[in-house]
Amino acid sequence: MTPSLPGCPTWPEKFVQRYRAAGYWRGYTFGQMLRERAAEHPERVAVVDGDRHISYRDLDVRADRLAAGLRGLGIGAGDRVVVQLPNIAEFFDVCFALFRLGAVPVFALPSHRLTEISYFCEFSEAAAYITVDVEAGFDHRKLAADVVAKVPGLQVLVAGEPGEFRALSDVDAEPAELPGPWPGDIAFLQLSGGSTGVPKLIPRTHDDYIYSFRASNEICGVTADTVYLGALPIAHNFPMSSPGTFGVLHAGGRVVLARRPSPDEVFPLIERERVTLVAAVPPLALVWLDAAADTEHDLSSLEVLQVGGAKCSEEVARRVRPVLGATLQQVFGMAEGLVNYTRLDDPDDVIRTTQGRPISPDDEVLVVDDADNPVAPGETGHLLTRGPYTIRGYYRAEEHNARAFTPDGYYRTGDVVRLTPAGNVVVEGRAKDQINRGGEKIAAEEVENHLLAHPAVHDAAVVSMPDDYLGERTCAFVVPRGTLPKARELIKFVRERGLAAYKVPDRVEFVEQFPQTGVGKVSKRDLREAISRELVPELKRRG
Ligand code: AMP
Ligand code: DBH
Repeated sequence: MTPSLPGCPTWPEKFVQRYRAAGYWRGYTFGQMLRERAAEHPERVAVVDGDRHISYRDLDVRADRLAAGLRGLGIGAGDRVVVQLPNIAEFFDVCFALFRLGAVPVFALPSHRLTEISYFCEFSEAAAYITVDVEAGFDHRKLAADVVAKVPGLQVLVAGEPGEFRALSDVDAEPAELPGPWPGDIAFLQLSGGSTGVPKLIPRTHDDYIYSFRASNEICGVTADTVYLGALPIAHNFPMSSPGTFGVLHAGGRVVLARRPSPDEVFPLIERERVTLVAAVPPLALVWLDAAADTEHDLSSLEVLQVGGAKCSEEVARRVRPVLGATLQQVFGMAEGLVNYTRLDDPDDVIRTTQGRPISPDDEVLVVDDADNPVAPGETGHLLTRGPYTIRGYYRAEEHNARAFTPDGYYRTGDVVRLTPAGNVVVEGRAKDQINRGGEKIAAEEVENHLLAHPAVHDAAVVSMPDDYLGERTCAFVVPRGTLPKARELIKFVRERGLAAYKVPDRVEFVEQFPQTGVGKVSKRDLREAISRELVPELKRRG
């Protein structure tokens, strides 16, 4: 048996038995999944990246050879490897090679910088960091050099021009017989948007994750004829698994990669590749809808537009069919597990006004009050969930897990929802200390800690402020110490600490003191209300 990853809470045996007996966990791994698909239709195209068309056989062979090459570098079962790749074909080579080795990818996003990457490497005690040469004008090799300076001994592999590091394309060896992981082993660590000082890592098993996208395929109508466009960052859970690229590869369909999500890149790809399914966050859907109104490109192949990651406004929902001729599917999911979809044949008003219902008959969903008591049917409350693809705890986070999960294993999503009589979820708000900036989640505490490192900051509280385009942006309230700093200076300070750009506050407001709750905590609700009362009208006046 290969070693299972220590520090990952798992399901009690009773649930393991139940999920196996129900046929959710079928006892095969990612490595086997690709092997089967390649055997069934070796010639079919699996991945399209620019002019590169990679068949299932090619992907299968590349995964084997890369796995053997990585083993030659000393990377083996259970080793963590931080993977930060953009939407390029190498992403899949790397994933399936690591899966076959039983090594554990830690999925970073292309926008992450020194603070995040070095944290992932240190915290997961990674053996290697796999990145790209240049993405969106940013030289990741420079970042890698800074990471190595903080994490000595880390191996770096680079897709593209490697600079001082090893080229990913040079990692190649004759395929070797590998023992491979067990279906119940951790396949990878996914990121949580989180609500705490440091991002949390989410351990997902082969069994549970494969179930989530295999079942998603049925709900979303994914078959071998599906052409899926990966336009969001493909390491994110939504485009990876809902049903995402992995779902489509499971079905033997075709994954087309867009390096950038803008209409000038995406629309020609939809036309050329006859894309049938694509996923977007709400602001992106809005940009596509605006651009599609007078595009010359033929988008008629598009059957389904999925919108999720943040709440889709009714306005956007209403425009999807008239403008794109496609069915809207709302997707409300989380990297921790639970994913809800509106069904393709749901009545229009359900598709427009709800975030759908869970994948699995065994997804247990509770809506509770502050004391964990179920609310009356249809009332609003906190969403708790457990089920066959929802984790029972974060990676190495015992203390946090005690708060983020109930004693009987429900995950506290931090979302405030209600259920319609038909059982559809409507997201009404959020109780977690997080900002959802157009689908990009920001943990307030993480940004506050960076602000607090500035000598002129006595205290900081980061909250959301409403935004027409992104839904929310971040506003940092700061109590200054000594001479009043400039807002610009604080923003620059945070950026220069090496944080992903989306976490840098959009606005800084100085206050003498924070409003307090009854027990003397900072009242973020009052801060948000102050924004609505004072800031929003002021910004509107200024246009
Ligand atoms: P994460 O836990 O970082 O994967 O982020 C998942 C969170 O994103 C959920 O708990 C929600 O707060 C939010 N989210 C995802 N999809 C939607 C949606 N369709 N509507 C509203 N919020 C969403
Ligand atoms: O926001 C998310 O994390 C998300 C949204 C839709 C997700 O993880 C998913 C679907 O699987």
